Amino acid sequence: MSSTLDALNQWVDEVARLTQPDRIHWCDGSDAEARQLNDLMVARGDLIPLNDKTHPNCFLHRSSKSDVARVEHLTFVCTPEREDAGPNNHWMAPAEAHAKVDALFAGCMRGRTMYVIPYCMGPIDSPISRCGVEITDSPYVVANMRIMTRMGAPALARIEREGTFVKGLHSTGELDPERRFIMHFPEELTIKSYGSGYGGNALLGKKCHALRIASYQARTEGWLAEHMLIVGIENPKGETHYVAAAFPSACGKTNLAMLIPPEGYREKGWKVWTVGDDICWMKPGADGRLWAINPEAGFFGVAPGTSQKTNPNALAMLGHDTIFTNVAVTVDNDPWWEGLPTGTPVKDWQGNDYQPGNGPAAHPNSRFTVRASQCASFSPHAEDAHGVPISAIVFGGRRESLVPLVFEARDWTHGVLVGAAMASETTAAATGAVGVVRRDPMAMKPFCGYNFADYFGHWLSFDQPGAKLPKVFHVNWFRKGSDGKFLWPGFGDNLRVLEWILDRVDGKVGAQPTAIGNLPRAADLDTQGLGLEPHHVDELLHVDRDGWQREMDEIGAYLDSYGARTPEALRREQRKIADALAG
Ligand code: GTP
Ligand code: SPV
Ligand code: MN
Repeated sequence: MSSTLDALNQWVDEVARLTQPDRIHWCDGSDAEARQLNDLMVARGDLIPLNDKTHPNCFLHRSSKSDVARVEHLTFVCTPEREDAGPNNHWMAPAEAHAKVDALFAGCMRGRTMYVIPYCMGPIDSPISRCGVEITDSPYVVANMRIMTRMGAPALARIEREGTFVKGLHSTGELDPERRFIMHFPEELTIKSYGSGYGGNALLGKKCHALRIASYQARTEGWLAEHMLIVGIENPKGETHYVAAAFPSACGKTNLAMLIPPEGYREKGWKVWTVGDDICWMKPGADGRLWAINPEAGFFGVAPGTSQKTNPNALAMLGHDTIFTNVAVTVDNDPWWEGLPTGTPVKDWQGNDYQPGNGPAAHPNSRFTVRASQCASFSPHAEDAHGVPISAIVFGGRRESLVPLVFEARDWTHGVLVGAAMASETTAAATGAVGVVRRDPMAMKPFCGYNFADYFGHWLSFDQPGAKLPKVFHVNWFRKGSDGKFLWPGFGDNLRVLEWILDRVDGKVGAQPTAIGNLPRAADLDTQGLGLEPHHVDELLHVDRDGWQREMDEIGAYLDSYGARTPEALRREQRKIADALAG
């Protein structure tokens, strides 16, 4: 046996001694295994079968009421030096963190089965992909990992070949928020998560591995692990450009990744190809361009707001082989959430009789888990081993005022500042207040596994001789008018903005230079058929000088909060823009 498999077996033994499971099951990823686990979960009530005629092989899972989102205040990055985790992370000394969480793991799997899940993040044959092993006592986690990653025998074979893997230990514990920790040990390539069965807290391949641990590795190895969708836009000439876009949680990545072009665009021949909806690993290729893969194999998407009107591709893929978490159900036992125009909820997300006075029927962070290949727009290049070349990077946030619909960064350094300066209103994807504007650089605030100041420096370092870097943009679909309604229709119509972006990439269209970046001229944005009032378009493309002066001051203070580690080039760029706004 190889030394890697020895090391894996040894770790599994150690964990078993600590957690004391009744049984150990090595997941092979087979269909038979999946059926067996599903039957077990249905028997235990962990999964509720949905209407078999309308939703074959679909199940509902209701999580514990106080376990419905990521818990940022309980998420730690445990580097030996506090400064290396940075002010952007909660920090604990590694020895203290291990001791704290191991005390919770002790004996926690008594009476339970321990599942060992070898998985690969990214196409199994891609040099950019990385493997991990998650140990969990939750069959729901196994079922989700099976959809979200390449799990089982091929991953184990790759681990043996490569000699390295990320270790993730997870237990749902008592699901007690007072006994819940999500701990990361980047230098040990180790994750320990206790006390939650939900999403990013429990499916350790996703945010814990593919972002927090991977971002740390990416820094030392010269690549980028980002909270970005990847989408291919094919124009009527048949040319496809790939765009990577970072929006904070619940700010539109899944929707943009699978948008359906507006009718006029479809008629002309525009097509959209989905590569990924949440995470992007990018690496400079021999040609100087950034090449990207989606490390995931499935979508763990927000259910509320998903409808035939907003995201028909998503709705269609949810008709079979899908796990729904914390949605409501109708009298016909169909899944239901706010934003669906038909159907009436009879049971809310907690399984109680639905009463409108008790809040939404589906939890605002209710989710679907589904294979990426079930999406009609799934890109034929999504599984290419070398990835897809990125032409544009788009940052965006949820800002009801100030931030225009779209602007372009002048160059890479300006683009890095635009990403570092991102801010967005908080959403239900994490516990805590919703709707509060906070800085969320590159949409990575909850996910960067090291000090943001060093991360900004890492981004800047890609600007090397010979590099053919993507152009950088910022978008905001969420501007509101004085009536409190969104000014921009969003969803499929966002292609109109992407068209301008790609025309800029190809040098086909002009722009209006401003202090904050280059904006489209109203005439260059195709708003035909939208029925937008001209003053709304002006508002969407307006740069409010006073407001932006205040914003730039805040950004300056934010960069200063990282102290001397903040790259001077970013501070210079910020001052340059502040001066231009003042001048
Ligand atoms: P995570 O999975 O948490 O990372 O979220 P995400 O970034 O993939 O967000 P998603 O696409 O699931 O959208 C979240 C919410 O924003 C949903 O309720 C959508 O309906 C809504 N949304 C998405 N795109 C738009 C848009 O262009 N305009 C408006 N107004 N709402 C949007
Ligand atoms: C997010 O919160 O950004 C998600 C959902 O994509 S979770 O998997 O819970 O992180
Ligand atoms: Mn996300």
